[in-house]
Amino acid sequence: MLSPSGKELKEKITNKTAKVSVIGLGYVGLPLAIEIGKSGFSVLGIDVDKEKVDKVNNGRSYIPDVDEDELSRLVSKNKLVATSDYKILKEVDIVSICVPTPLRKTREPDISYIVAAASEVAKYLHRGQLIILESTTFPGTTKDIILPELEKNSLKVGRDFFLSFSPERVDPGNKKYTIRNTPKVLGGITPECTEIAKIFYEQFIEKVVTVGSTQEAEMTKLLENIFRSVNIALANELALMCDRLGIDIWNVIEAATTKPFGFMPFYPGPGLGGHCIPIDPVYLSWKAKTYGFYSKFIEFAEEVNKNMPHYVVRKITDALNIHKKCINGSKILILGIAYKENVGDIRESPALDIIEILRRQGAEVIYNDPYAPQIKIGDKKVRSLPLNENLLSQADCVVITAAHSSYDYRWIVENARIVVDTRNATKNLSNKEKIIKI
Ligand code: SAJ
Repeated sequence: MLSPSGKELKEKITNKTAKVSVIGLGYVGLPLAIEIGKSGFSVLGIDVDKEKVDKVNNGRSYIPDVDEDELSRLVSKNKLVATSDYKILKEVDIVSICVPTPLRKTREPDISYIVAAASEVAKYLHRGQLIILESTTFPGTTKDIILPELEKNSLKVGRDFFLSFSPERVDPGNKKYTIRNTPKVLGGITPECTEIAKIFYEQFIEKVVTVGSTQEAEMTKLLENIFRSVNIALANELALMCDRLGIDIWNVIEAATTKPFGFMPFYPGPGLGGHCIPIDPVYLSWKAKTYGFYSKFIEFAEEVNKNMPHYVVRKITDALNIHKKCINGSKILILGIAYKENVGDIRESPALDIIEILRRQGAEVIYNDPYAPQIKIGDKKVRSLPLNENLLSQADCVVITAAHSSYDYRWIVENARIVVDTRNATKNLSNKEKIIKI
């Protein structure tokens, strides 16, 4: 049974007159704002980054998965406007918070962006508003950190305003699963909070899955990502084991994948990149520790995954050794600096760790990545070099760290002296003598 505020808000949602704000216009917030705008709502994007605000207002996309035509169409119809001014929250009915949740240098959760956004929302909180947190965070954030901030206003959750958590499930570079067709998990502080948020999401998402609380929704996201980091760690550990046993782990995984039930392939790699999988599990292990619970799986998986760049450097040493060379003084070409194939994001990329280790050991490291034209190594700006036969043949070792589909792996191996392949990108090639796989 909805309260008067709830009834009024439900009406505005179903007739699309509700004004929606998305706080944080990054790889989660901008695609979400577009999807909400496309379903007929007017969307006010808020971001502290003036450059992002200007680009959005000029219809320019800075997120590879966001189609520029779609963005500019919404902007030209005034369905999407960006600003850095939180005051607009006064006239907004629904607020979705999609701000970063990184780690501090101490490897502890940094929810300062969430806290900052929540205090701005609290300043302008009014009757009939729905607030939804989408940022990945530890269980209890919505209920124990955001709710008290909002209730300072003497407005009552579940009666005057509504508060829910719904984890983002954006998979960067994934063309098949979009915001619209990826089921959305959702938990509210009260049943009415859940009900109203469900009605909102159902306006532009095919399937909404409600759970019993905000903590369950927060935990669901962490389970999804810890499932990946632990299974990737298992694949990585088995890769090291198979290396010792002289078994090709890639063939083994391919064979296991023929099992039509009860198995899901994960693959070894140069390490765990991206700003989610390496980070989200630490949010949970940190929270669990405050309850005196130590998660062995999460910590061990992190240890195994963090070791992979060192293992790759060892394979590079083996490759150079074949030509009686050592790392010190060798020229090494890194192909694919991004954290995974066909994206340009280099955050937490294991290729950066590999470069750091190689340079410390005296190697001259150059790179090519069509998705990442320039990176900073230390305080130096380093550019991606054009990939040609010269660049390949001059390198003492070529290392494939992100298996971009745009690379011609046959041509690369033909022109390279030796190749260390960390992604099985060369699996269909015959000249195995020039290829060392992890
Ligand atoms: N990786 C492996 N072996 C694998 C799979 C991945 O080494 O078998 C590596 C990748 O190369 C990458 C890292 O792990 O460096 C993370 O890759 P990812 O695709 O799991 O992670 P993200 O951050 O690109 O996207 C994930 C989403 N991916 C999938 O579900 C396939 C999803 O977990 C989340 O929606 C998203 O993180 C997020 O925002 O949390």
